[in-house]
Amino acid sequence: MNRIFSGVQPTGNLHLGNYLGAIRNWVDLQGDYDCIFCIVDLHALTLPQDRELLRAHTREVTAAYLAAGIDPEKCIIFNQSAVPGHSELAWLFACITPLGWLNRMTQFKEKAGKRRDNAGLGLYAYPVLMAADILLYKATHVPVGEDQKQHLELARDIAGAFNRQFGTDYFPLPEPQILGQAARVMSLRDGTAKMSKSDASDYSRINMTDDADTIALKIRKARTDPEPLPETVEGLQGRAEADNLVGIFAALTRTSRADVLGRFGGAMFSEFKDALAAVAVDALGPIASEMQRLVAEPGYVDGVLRRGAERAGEIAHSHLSEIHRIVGLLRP
Ligand code: AQP
Repeated sequence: MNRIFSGVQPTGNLHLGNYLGAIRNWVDLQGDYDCIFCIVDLHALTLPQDRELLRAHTREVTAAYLAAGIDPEKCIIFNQSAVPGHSELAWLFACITPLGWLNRMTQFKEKAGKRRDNAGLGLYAYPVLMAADILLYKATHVPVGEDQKQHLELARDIAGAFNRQFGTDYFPLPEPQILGQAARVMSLRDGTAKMSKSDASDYSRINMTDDADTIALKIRKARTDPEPLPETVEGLQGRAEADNLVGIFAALTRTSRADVLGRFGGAMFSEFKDALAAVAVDALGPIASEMQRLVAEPGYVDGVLRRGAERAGEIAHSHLSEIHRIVGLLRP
């Protein structure tokens, strides 16, 4: 069976983009693939974290996976730092990755900003660790939002470089799976910026833990333009905020933008936003309550992570033995 690996950073404020761009797709894929879903806590450390919050967010992301419908019996769910092989393979990959490849990564440029020289080596090497996450399990498919496409291409390049350098076909070249109407959910305050955990404004995103009133308020306050909704998808061009809200509606109802405009074309945003709030509350409400229930049961959540780490660790251990042999490391 083909294998999937994907993950979310435990950096708080899990949002609708994380759900529609990643987690919901994983739920749909779990019957057809051998699935490994990680809480990538080592990636979170590429920027400063409060240690208590980091632990709480790790449990919260786990709760989100479970509440969204990922079955821990079918899938492996674990936190990255519990399997040391991720860091080890990242080092082996760091030794074969040219700096020029990393210099092209746009996420580093965005996150490091103007203080590039003060940014940490971990932030720079983030995509190398991500390649290790995926390839440690020889995953063949990686369902992610569009923002991660460049990192995925780098993971393929690293797999290819390893295979060439050591004269092997050990690593598969993992395929990105960028799925659905909402591969890129944009900010509610600016239709040209991606919805993001780290946006300073909470009104820019719908959090997976928001209650019904908060969701409705954020959608009511979402930026739009003064025109009614267009009748056709072409009419969304140049209207980033309208396109984003229509895309979210389509994703939440598993329809297309054309279907949504078939229903709401010509309507004013006030009417459309009420309908959007209703479908968002319908989709996220039950997940938020289940997350709340699970977060109140840290013993259960930790048990899921422990079992997941054991299963992931077995695969990682066996692959690393093979990788050591290929590279020429001695295991006396
Ligand atoms: N806006 C988005 N639309 C669609 N998919 C998204 N993802 C993130 N934002 C959107 C997808 O969610 C998964 C987990 O992302 P992550 O937590 O590892 O980190 P990220 O991509 O850096 O997410 P954020 O929310 O934007 O965090 P910050 O603000 O810290 O940078 C990935 O599959 C991602 O594609």
